Amino acid sequence: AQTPVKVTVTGAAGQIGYALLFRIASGQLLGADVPVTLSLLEVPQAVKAAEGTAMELDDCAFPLLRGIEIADDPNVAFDGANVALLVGAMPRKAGMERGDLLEANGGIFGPQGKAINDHAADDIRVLVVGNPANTNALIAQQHAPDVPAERFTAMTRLDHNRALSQLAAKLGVPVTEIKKMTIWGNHSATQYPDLFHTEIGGKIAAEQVDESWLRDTFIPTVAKRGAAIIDARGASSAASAANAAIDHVHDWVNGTEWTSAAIVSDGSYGVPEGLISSFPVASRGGRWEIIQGLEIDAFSRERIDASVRELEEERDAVRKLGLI
Ligand code: NAX
Repeated sequence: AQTPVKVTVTGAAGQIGYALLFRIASGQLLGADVPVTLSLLEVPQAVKAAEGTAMELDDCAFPLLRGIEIADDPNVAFDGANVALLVGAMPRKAGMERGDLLEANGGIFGPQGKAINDHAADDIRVLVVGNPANTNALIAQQHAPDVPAERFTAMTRLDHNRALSQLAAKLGVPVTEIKKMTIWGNHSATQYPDLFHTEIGGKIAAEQVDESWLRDTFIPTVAKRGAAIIDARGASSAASAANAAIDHVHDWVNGTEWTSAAIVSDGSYGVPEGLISSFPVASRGGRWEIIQGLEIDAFSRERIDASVRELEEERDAVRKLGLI
């Protein structure tokens, strides 16, 4: 029988965790023929809630679920992990400065990166969901010198899926008709959803919509969708975020011709080497590759640069705090 793949989920008792774990256990993360064991990492005060979720997972009698472990120690939770979904993070609280936020998250993602470095399986793949996702991923990556840097990624797939859905609604086409969508930069309000390479029926999307819609409606709607969800639901995106995490890892492992993911820059498109920034990517042989050779016009350049500048500022801030 196939050895189960060990998937570690941090923040397992949170709302994204609750939406994510059942889908992993049902085979949607890795495939309907891949057995999994789940490792749930939580803070001590939420371990009991994680145990409750584990009881429900048991009660599903998922054929692919071969075991569940719960821990409050990252060294235990990441031991032998093949996939790590870093969801738990310190949310911004009222009155918190950006420096405080980065510092609190450094205290989470530094030790988790080190635990991954010391204990995870050789093929470990890491997706950071917890915000600020790109910079949290950078902190974790910097604490894992023995793991290839390319194994650390951050999630912009939710932004990508939001962009697909907004464009599909505007043009009255199914999302499956839309190819080559791209989110560039940071998973933040500065992100740039790019329609200048997106195609519908072989025609460029930017040419099928008004420039004013693209600039004044599409881009801000995608970038601020998270806030709109909070406004409507009274809670932040959870099932859609979990869905995007599933999409990201599924495509990383199983391959895709084109999607968006925040991965370590090799300097492509003027994004400084080492930053974890969103790019148009393909996945082949279990590795992300940045899609090369796209022409970037002035409109896109300005927006990509602004988001990348924000990532550089975050990197400089965590450097100054001694977090990387
Ligand atoms: P919740 O507050 O519901 O859950 C977070 C869980 O993480 C809690 O159970 C908490 O106990 C746990 N936790 C905190 N510190 C931990 C640590 N050191 N080790 C293990 N567990 C720890 O938040 P939820 O709605 O699930 O969101 C989780 C994160 O995802 C947040 O940072 C949120 O901002 C981020 N998001 C990222 C998105 C993206 O597209 N990249 C979109 C959705 C979401 O906003």
